[in-house]
Amino acid sequence: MKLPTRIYFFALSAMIAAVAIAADDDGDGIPNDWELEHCGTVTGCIATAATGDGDSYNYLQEYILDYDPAVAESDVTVDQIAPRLVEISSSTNTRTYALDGNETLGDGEWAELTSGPGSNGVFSIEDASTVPVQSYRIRVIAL
Ligand SMILES: [Ca+2]
Ligand SMILES: [Ca+2]
Repeated sequence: MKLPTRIYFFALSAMIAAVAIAADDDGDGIPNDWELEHCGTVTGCIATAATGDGDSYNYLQEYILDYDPAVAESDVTVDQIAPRLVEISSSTNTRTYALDGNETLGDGEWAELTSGPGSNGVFSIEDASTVPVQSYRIRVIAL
């Protein structure tokens, strides 16, 4: 059996930084209007708290992924389906996802290779760069 020339692993990073959001009185990254809708007041959601809906996401992650904190969504998964082609499950079409690459197995610096919108389900994103990559990760970059 021929061994692969590259080793890939995948991770989801739902945390984002430096994305401007609407009014956020408590500065937790969740806009006031979303907190009011889901937690009753504009500062009512605890960003890192479990939402109690049975999925694995806290309030901040539910907001970033555009999920419902009262509905158990499937976990986002990231899989390589072909060389330099990555498939993301459980995406939402209101979010833009970046594909980052790393020349190491995750300890080196990440570089954004490409990005694209989600699709309310499974979508794929192609790495058309020539950067040597051993690791990929996905981030939500636009809300
Ligand atoms: Ca907030
Ligand atoms: Ca949920």
